Order: sequence, then C-alpha cells, then structure tokens
Amino acid sequence: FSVTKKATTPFDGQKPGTSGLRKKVTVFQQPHYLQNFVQSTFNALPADQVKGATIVVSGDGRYFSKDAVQIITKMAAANGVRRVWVGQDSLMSTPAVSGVIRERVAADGSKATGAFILTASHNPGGPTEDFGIKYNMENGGPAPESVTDKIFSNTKTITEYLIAEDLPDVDISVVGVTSFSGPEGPFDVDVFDSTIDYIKLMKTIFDFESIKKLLASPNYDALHGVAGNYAKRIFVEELGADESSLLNCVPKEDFGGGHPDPNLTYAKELVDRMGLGKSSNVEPPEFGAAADGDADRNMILGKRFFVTPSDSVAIIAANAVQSIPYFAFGLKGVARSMPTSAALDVVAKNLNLKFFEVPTGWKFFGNLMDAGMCSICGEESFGTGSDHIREKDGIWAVLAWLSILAFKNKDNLGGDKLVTVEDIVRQHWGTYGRHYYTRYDYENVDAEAAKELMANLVSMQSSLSDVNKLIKEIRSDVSDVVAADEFEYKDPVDGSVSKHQGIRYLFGDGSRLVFRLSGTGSVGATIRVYIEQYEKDSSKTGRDSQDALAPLVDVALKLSKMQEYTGRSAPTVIT
Ligand code: VG1
Ligand code: CO
Repeated sequence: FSVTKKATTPFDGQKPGTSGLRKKVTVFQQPHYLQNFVQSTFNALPADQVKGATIVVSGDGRYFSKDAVQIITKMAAANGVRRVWVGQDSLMSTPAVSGVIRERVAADGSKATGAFILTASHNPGGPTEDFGIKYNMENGGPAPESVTDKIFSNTKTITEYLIAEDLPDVDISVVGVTSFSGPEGPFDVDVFDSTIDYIKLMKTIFDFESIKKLLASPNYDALHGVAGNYAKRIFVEELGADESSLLNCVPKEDFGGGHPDPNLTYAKELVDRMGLGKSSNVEPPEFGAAADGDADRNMILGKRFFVTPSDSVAIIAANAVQSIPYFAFGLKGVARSMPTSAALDVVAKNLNLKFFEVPTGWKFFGNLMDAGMCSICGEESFGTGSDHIREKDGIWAVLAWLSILAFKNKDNLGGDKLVTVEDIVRQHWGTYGRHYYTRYDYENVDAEAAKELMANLVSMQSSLSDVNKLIKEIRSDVSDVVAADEFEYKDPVDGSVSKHQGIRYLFGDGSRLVFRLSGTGSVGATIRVYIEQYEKDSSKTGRDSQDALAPLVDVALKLSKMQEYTGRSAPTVIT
C-alpha cells in the first residue's frame, strides 16, 4: 500500500469527555471528522507508540463501528503502526480491550501499547444515535487528562492526516491474520475472538468450580450490547447456566432500539423477571445482572431486590479476601469516585485499608493501581472493578458476586435455605450501617440553563449561614450544611490537579448533596444530582430508600432551583 497525505481543517468540539469523544453518528460521518480525531490522537502519542507499535481497534459493535475499524486501520498503516488487533466483527468489550492490552502477546513477542475503543457505552446506538471513540494507553486504562488535553489541542490545529487509501478492506468477520506491505515495511491486521483471552483472564481471578457448585445461574441481560458474547461463553458454556437465563445477549448495532444502560429504568425485561417490575405469578430467580453497551457496567439484582452500586463495591471489598482467590493475599487499598456513597469508606476504615476518593471517570483509578495502592474500586454509576485491568468490568462484578454467594453458601449446599443477595446486603448494613442513596438525572437540558444552575450553586457556597437559612425554610428535619465546595483532586502519584469535579454540600450528620454536569452526553447538558444519607442505627436500615431520602431530595431540588432553571418538574431517570 501507499500513503496519502490528506489536507483537512479542524472541527469544533472534538474534546474528549469523561470517557472519550461521543457524538451523533451523523457527526462522525462527516468527511474527515473521525480521521481528524484519530490523527490528532496519533500526534499526541510518543513516536514509539505509533511507529512499529501494536494497536487494538474494536468496540461495542454499535452502528458505524465496522466503517470506523476500516478507516482507523488504514490510518494506522499509513502512520507506521506495525499491526492492529481487531475483535471479530469489531466486537470487544471495554474491559476485554484493557485485558488484551495488558496480557496478549504477538507471535514475535510484542504487546499492544494502546487501543482505539469504539463505544459510546450506555448511550443508544443506530444511524440517528451516538457513536464514540476513546484511546486507552499501555497500562490498559483510559488516556489521562494530559493526553486527552493534547489530543483536543491537536484537533484545533490539524491540517493533514495520513491514510493508506489503497489498503483493501479486511474481512473482520473472519478470524486470522492478513499481511500487507507498505513503504515502511510489513503491516498486519489480526482478527481474533477476544472472548478466549477474556475467559482465560477471569479464570486466573475466580474459582469457577466453586461458583459452578452453587448452581445459581445468573439471569443476565446484555441489553444487546457486546456483553452478550462473553455472557454466553462464561455463564452458559463454562458455568452451566441454562440458555434461557440469557436476555438480549445477541449484540446488535442499534441495541435493539433500546438504551443499553443497566439500571431499573432501562433493563426492563430483567427487572420484570427479577420481580421488581410488572408483577407475574412466576417465582423470580435468586440472582440477576445486566450490562451496558460496552460491558464495563453492571447492575446486580437479587430476588425482588436491587443492590445499589455504591453498596455493591463496598460489599465486594468487604468479602473479597475470603471469597475471591485473586485477593487471597489481601487488598492494597480501595477507591471510589467522589459522588459514590461512603459505604466503601466505612469498610476501608473497619478493615484498615488505604482509601482514595477520586473524580468521576475511570482514568483516575489507573494511576493508583499502577502504583500498587488500590485493588478494588467503584462508581455509583454501575461501575465496579479491580486492578486485574484498568477499566471497570461488568462481568467481573457478576463473577465477584457469584463468588461471594458461593462462599456464603459453601457449607450449605444440601438444599437448606440459601443465603441470598438480599441477606448479604442486609447483613452488610447491620455491620457497617447503610448509606441511603439515589441519583436524579435531568437529561438533555438546555446547556445554558444547566450552566446557570451550577453557577448559582457555586455562588451560594460563599455563605453557609444563608444556605442553612434557606434549607430550614424548605425542611426543618435535615441537619445543617457544615461545608461546601467544588471537588478538587490532587493525584497522589503524579501530583496532577483536576479542578471543578462537582459541587458538594456536606451536612453535619454525614449526608451529602452533589451536583455535576455529565461529560458523556452528546447533545445539550445532563445534570446529575447525587443524594446520600448515612444511617448507623441498624434498626433503621430497612427503610424504603426514596422514603428515607425524601427530605434531602426536597432540599436538593429547591436549593438548586431545578424547576426554575430547567423547566423540568421531574428527572429523566432515577437510580
Ligand atoms: C458517566 C458516569 C461515570 C462513568 C462514565 C463513563 O459519566 O457518571 O461514573 O465513569 O459515565 O462510563 P458522566 O460524566 O456522564 O457523569 V461508561 O460505561 O459511559 O464508559
Ligand atoms: Co460503559
């Protein structure tokens, strides 16, 4: 093949958000749009991570992925990349990509130094919906802000990109290596089935045999995302679950028209099956889980029971050493994102573990893990993971829960009453107290209005006495705000500082209100309100969460003047 230099001009707004660049497919389909971003990324990397390097290109299989794989492959060839690794049919979950970067070795002994992950995660897909792209680094984790800032600045000055226009399209539905020869030497496209690599990795972490004995096959809803491929292989073929326990496990370019976000609103079929939605006279199963489009998120359900993600990571951390072989030698530390509830903090304190609070987005956990300071981490947004890779991992979380269930029931396999998901959560609350938690999302709000709402919340922070006066007028039954700020994070490993990471109001009794603007949407603004209240008294940990939080919710909405600014009387989604 030969290399062509194409002249181009910059596009506005190619700034990577919380997790890459996410826009409507039609935006990505504009001539040069994807190309500009990809070349800006190559130009932001050290030369040896491009020339002669091995790069992964794959994603959640959403609409436009197959075209994008061909374009990026041709640009990689032209930029001197030695080989690209592509998942069969362009499919590779985000955690699988992270694992492949870290573990996979080419025939000549080389490893990948990075990956273009083609996903907009939990956003809908299809010709009129979202596409996304992000770059992960040599450690398997999302590019840090120093790199994404450089990519963004390159997108503003780009004048040309390199592409091998005459490189034929490679058939990515077939496993195998195709070799080409270019001006700088050979170039290979290696198409493979990443479920094999991923299962191998999971087997180094979990005891599949003891999970299998439990016979509690998960009911798994992949919402037509890429998780379906892995679920079939792991839950059915490896762990012996019945095929009928899988829901929506065939990956589709448009996720079957659905919203591939594993929560009580969007994972409807699973929610019904688990007895939390439409009532039916079929007895629900004991364990259910769901994933998002790129399979890094998870929702864990018991029979008629929802596990809050903030509780999930705390419970996994509290039980990991006994239940999961990978952690048998102890945890190096634990971490959560700022808006995630403090359930994990209480576990860390009790178990005397190092603890970190980082901004939203997985990239901040990576540094801690690389430095050997953190083993398990999580976010309230249905993200849980560990230092086996540098992304959150939806199927890992399910296997972690199955391992905990297997451990709690290990002396109990004779048909006695099983310890259930709900039992485990209630026992946890009994020991550590409960963090009542809810998140209100206002999606696709006018961007200006959202900015003003946030600015008002910041300016109010200058006088806590005024804030408390206001709050007392709204509800007399909540405690006083004792501190308020915008969260700022100094990375303990590299000293980098991230500012404006969410507005916090901290109450005397440990309750918190947090306000953030989403960094993953593709149109307008999404306002997230995170509401949390701690209850230590074990006689009061069994309340309905929305009831318990009603006073604080009231305060959050009135203090922020939500309806006045946004015109919305109710959130789009409550989790
Ligand atoms: C959201 C979540 C955040 C998560 C991010 C990426 O970001 O709140 O916790 O890390 O999505 O997840 P934001 O900026 O919209 O609040 V995924 O599964 O989209 O890669
Ligand atoms: Co995701």
